[in-house]
Amino acid sequence: MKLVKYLKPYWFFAVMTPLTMIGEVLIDLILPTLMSKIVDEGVLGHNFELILRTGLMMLGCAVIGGICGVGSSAFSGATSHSFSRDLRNDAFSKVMDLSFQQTDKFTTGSLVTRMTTDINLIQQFVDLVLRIFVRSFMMFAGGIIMMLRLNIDFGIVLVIALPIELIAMFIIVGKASPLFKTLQKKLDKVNSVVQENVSGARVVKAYVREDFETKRFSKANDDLTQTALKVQKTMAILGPILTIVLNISVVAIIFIGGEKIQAQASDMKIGSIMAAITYITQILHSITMVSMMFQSITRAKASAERINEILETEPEIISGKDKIDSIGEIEFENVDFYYPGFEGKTVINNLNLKIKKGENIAILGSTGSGKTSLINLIARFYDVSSGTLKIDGKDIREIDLNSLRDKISIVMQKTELFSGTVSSNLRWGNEEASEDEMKKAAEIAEAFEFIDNMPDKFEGYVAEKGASLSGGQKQRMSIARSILKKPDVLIFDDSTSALDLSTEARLRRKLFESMKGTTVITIAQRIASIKNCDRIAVIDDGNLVAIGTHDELLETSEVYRDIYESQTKKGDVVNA
Ligand code: M5T
Ligand code: MG
Repeated sequence: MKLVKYLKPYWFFAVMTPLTMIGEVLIDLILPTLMSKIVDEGVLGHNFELILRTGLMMLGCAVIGGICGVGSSAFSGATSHSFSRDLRNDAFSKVMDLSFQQTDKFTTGSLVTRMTTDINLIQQFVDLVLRIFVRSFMMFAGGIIMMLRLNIDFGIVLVIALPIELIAMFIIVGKASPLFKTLQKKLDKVNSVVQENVSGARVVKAYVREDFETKRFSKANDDLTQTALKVQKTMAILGPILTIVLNISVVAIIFIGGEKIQAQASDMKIGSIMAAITYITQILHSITMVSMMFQSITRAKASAERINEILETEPEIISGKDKIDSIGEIEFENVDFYYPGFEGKTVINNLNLKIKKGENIAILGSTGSGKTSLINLIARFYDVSSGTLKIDGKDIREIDLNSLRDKISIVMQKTELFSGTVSSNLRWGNEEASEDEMKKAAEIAEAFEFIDNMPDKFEGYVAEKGASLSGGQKQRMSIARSILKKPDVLIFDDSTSALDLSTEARLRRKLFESMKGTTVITIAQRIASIKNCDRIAVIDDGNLVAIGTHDELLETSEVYRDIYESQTKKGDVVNA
């Protein structure tokens, strides 16, 4: 088990758990013998002083046992909870490092199950091993020794009862084990459906797909229940078998003991019979515990494999070593790009493009032409498939990833806001930003007014994914957030699409006035949005077909002219 290394920092607690447990078990083992002494020598021998003395001893033992018990619970809790916390942290940061592609492959639902249920199961297992494992084995061995010490004749009961119980346990647990893995998979499915529907609740409602989705959920849920029931049914047989064996054993002990007392053949006494009954219960009980542990092992093993799958996934994007503190020139050199796993389908073809520092460049192209893919390369969400992408002459793959992304702000095509206040959302990329800076950024992004009109202004609450805002408000919030980060490169991926043209024009004018020296890359569908840019790159089906100023392109590029004309006809173009 590779996860054992997560226990290392807590080895002290881990070792203390069984040690204190030994104390508890020893006391549990001594008590019945002391009890039998009270009965046989005290009660039957009318020795009141012995009853008192032994009774006090038992009390003392019980207190010590109790302290040991509390200690071992505390130690094992400290171990298993710290263990699971570290494991969860590591798994989480791994998930953060995965590329979009890799997270998609796991599915969000499964990642959530893995991070919660699976890790909990492993934690329970650690807890169980530390406490129950030692306890049951000591109980088992100690119980046998103590019982035989009372009277060797009780051995016959053990010889018959133990094999029956052990065999029953192995058969049944063996049968249930493979089902546990299936159980986790079914749970994944349930979580996936819940996750998808909760985050997509609006669409589900809009398409009146509640019934369909509810059915889909029911199916996943029924599947889960069925598997869980199967496990339950299999395991259910075990309980009664164990109880029957125990009851027969108890009867056998009374029978054997009674016979011996009657025949006065050995020094068998009533107290010994009572103690022997307690011991056989302890012994057989310890076997039940071990069977529970086997269950837990198989479950935890399935879970551990699933966690290892996350931990062992190599991130596709590996950070380079060179830290940078600014981004100047960005240069694409013969760049080809296809999405990993889609080798045949090139999204960007032999692209050569140099973006100068402080340039204000636009990328124009029809839907699906590869614009988003192109800028994804600049933030290194993906690596180029061939060719090189250079930042100030350095291959992007040699640059420290965090220092690179620190200098880039992207306003994504699909805005992502988080639940929290307006200010926490704006400050998300730059926690140190002052109140004034924040207001200034909102002002540039044409967001100040609507924020100021909210009842709580900058402390107003934004719902999950910004659901409480209009589409254009969301876009302006995202833009303000990106400005506040004060990047060297600012990328807008179709991020003003929900704004009316005059708001957009105002926003862009303020932006360029206040962000001089910042490279701005704007993806747009509307020529009106970008006609004042220093250069406009026209992308068609992954190819850079033309580049130049608006006026140059009108002269030279047919594609551009076509787009322009189609948009002017609709009266779409206004002067920005
Ligand atoms: C360009 C494909 C997509 C399209 C082409 C994001 C993504 C895209 N594609 C994938 O195969 N996997 C992906 O994860 O790549 O897509 P784009 O770069 O997103 O196009 P765009 O930004 O120019 O389009 P739009 O509609 O945003 O203006 O064939 O299937
Ligand atoms: Mg796009």
